[in-house]
Amino acid sequence: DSSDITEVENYTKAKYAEPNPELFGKGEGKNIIKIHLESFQSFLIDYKLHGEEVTPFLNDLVSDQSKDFTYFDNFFHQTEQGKTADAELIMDTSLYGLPQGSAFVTKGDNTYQALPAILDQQQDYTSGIFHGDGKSFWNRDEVYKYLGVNEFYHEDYYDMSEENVINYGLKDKPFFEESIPLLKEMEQPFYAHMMTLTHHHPYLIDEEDASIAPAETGDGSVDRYFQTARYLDESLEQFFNDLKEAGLYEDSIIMIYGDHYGISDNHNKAMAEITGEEITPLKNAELQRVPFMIRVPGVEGQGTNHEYSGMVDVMPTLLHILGIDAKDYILFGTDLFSEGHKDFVPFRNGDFITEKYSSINGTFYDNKTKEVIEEPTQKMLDMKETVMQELELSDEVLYGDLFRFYTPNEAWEPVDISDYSYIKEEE
Ligand code: GP9
Ligand code: MN
Repeated sequence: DSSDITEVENYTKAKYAEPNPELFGKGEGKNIIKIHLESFQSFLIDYKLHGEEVTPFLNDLVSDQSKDFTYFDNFFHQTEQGKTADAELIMDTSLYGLPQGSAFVTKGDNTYQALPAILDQQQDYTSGIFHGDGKSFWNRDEVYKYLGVNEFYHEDYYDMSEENVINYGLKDKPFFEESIPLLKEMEQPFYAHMMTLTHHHPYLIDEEDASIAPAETGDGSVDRYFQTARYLDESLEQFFNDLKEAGLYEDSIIMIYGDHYGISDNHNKAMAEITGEEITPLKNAELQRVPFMIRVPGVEGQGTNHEYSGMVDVMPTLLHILGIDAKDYILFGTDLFSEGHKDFVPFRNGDFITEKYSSINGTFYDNKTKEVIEEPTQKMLDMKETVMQELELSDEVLYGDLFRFYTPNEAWEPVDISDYSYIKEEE
């Protein structure tokens, strides 16, 4: 009931970090383009296979010379069984996914106070999600209504003919290409979420789309992982060029993120070959890094930012860039650019990682020496308690549908799902 949400509110308000005045409001009214890199892990950045860069375009974007983007190289995904759907939920609500199953499916008709609805109500943004797959996958065509997503461009909006499709759906190159006219038509300012798909397990690729030879570990998924990553990298370069040509690049906030691991720990043997290191529990945790990159027009990029951070931190960061104080909302993350950003990163299973040490499966490790910490300090043990509490409170919100009892501010109006439909109208 409403006393439960008060407990959650007390926790998140205590965790809240004040905005960084140098960035607060700097992106107000700008279009936002958020790009989802399917299954993309950070180890791909600057990785060389057969002496070749796998992702030369992304590597250039994150190089300290670029001055356009800021790249968070200690950013971690926080997803569980909900995979892509967890990533979407976490980034747009700053809640955690559930310990089991996917909240998109099992809590798809909860009350939410998500970014699309907040941006619409506060600053008249139109939100759109672009994804070349069937609309009901992960229950998207239902839950998006509850998040306040205005437009959902799914497979009915794209040319899904055979040569354009592989594995789960539309290939990334035609996906981006066909998204440009849709983007151009969107009412501005918009919040557009581009969700790629080709770089998805088991990493199938047509010969004519493969521009790098597979790795040679003998583990097919791992070997092809680099080929679909290269294809994704090329599709991004094409998209950036097209955005520039359409006049949609210069003045847009652009965010790029990897949604979750692509190579599970069933492939540790091959990954040991790839990384040149044994995949210990600590190494496996380290491999849960996914890229997060952001550019704000008119703000110089920082090159690489080493702050330890996770997906829950994205929503408060974006709110502050738009000049909306995150304080009113129930958010488990904190602004990445804030001096008070909290740099412990909970994983969904209760493990967590900080700058200096990690807690994995009940054991503490020193990140630098990689040794087990036999006698963790009280501070470490307290941090573990905090992580467990944070995850539990987030679960309470979802299981109890607690946003029904919370009004963030006077401007907030509960989302009316009858305002939303994702059925394509006949031309
Ligand atoms: C399906 C795509 C893949 O539409 O989002 O989801 P995943 O298997 O990565 O959760
Ligand atoms: Mn995914």
